[in-house]
Amino acid sequence: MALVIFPFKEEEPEVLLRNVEVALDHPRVSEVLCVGASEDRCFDATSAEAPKLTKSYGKPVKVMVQERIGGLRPGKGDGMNTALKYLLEETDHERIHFYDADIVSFSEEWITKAEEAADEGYQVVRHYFPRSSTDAMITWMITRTGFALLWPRSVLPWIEQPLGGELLLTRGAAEELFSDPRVRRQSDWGIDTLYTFSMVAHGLSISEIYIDVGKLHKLYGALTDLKAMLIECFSALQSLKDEPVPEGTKHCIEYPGPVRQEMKEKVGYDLERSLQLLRTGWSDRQAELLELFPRPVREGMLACREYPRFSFMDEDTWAEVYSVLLDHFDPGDDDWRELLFKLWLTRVLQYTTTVALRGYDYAMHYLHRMVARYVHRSLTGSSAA
Ligand code: GDX
Ligand code: MG
Repeated sequence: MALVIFPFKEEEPEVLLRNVEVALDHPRVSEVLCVGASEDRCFDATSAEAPKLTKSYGKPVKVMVQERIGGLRPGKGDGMNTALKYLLEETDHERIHFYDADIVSFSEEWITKAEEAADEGYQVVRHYFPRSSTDAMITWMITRTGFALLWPRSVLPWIEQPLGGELLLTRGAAEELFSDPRVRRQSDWGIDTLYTFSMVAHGLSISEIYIDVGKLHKLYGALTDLKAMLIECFSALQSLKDEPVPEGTKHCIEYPGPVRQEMKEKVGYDLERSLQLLRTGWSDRQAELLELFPRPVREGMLACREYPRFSFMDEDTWAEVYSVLLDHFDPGDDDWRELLFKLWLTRVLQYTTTVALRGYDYAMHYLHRMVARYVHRSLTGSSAA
């Protein structure tokens, strides 16, 4: 039987409570735990409802505040790790599921499909979803790019949505992850990177299941809202760069279904507001840090102070920039953080205007091929066609 977790921070209680009921209704689920960042409005509302739900479904519903487990900014990582600790120390459930609390398209199918893949013997099951071609820009430009450049022979580059927060772990997999000090340390947005990394580093078998209704949840406006996530995801990856990962672990991906027109037409972020961000927040020190980068990057970025530029940041240039960042980026330094954000922004804008503009199918094919080319580049030292 399974424990279902919803990590939450300042969410709409109605959305979370509906999701809790979907989970409670499922025959495989025997307990639900909501782990809050703090005692916010959502925490109070959910705690007030929990005893009634426990009674009407005959299954425990608990709400708790996350513990301080890691060493970085206290965030989603502490929330998820608190849940692993609870599973291992307080219960004997055989499986744990994680779902984001803000999802409005959650249904029993998500739990059923994950349980079925686990029944086949997979130790980890990851949900993946159709996404618009301009969404998931941290996943593509930071995480999958980094996985391809750093661990080209492992399955890491081929994991569809390595930052996804929806997954199932068997108890054994949860034990492996929670006993990994790198995982416990990662209290911030880097936790998804660490869970993905650690499951592959420990050689766990992974099944990726496709949820065609998609993950409908709260959306961002300008890319600036993603800044903290971007920085924390990149530094998580940077902290792992010298760690070994085995080749040839077991991994299967369910073939995706047809994507709805609405998803194909969706624009993932506000282009105009994001362009504006390239001109703001500059310091002399950032200009000095640019000395570390190839000349077209340095000149292009400096020109952004006057007018937004980004056409120089193509796929190969980004690989060069990425390796400079892996060597020099300092997450504790505000100028480095701002510069990483701007560099990533130019990459996202270059991709949007030269690739995404050509249509959904073209763009998704390009992104998958881009990862394959980075793998090739890393293995052979040269770019693939
Ligand atoms: N306990 C706890 N503590 N929960 C948190 C915290 C925190 O400090 N911060 C956020 N959450 C919850 C939040 O309420 C939601 O349920 C979930 O974590 C995800 O946060 P959200 O703000 O909805 O992020 P977003 O952009 O939807 O990102 C998620 O998906 C990304 C992805 O699919 O690529 C999240 O799981 C990311 O880590 C992931 O990169
Ligand atoms: Mg969300």
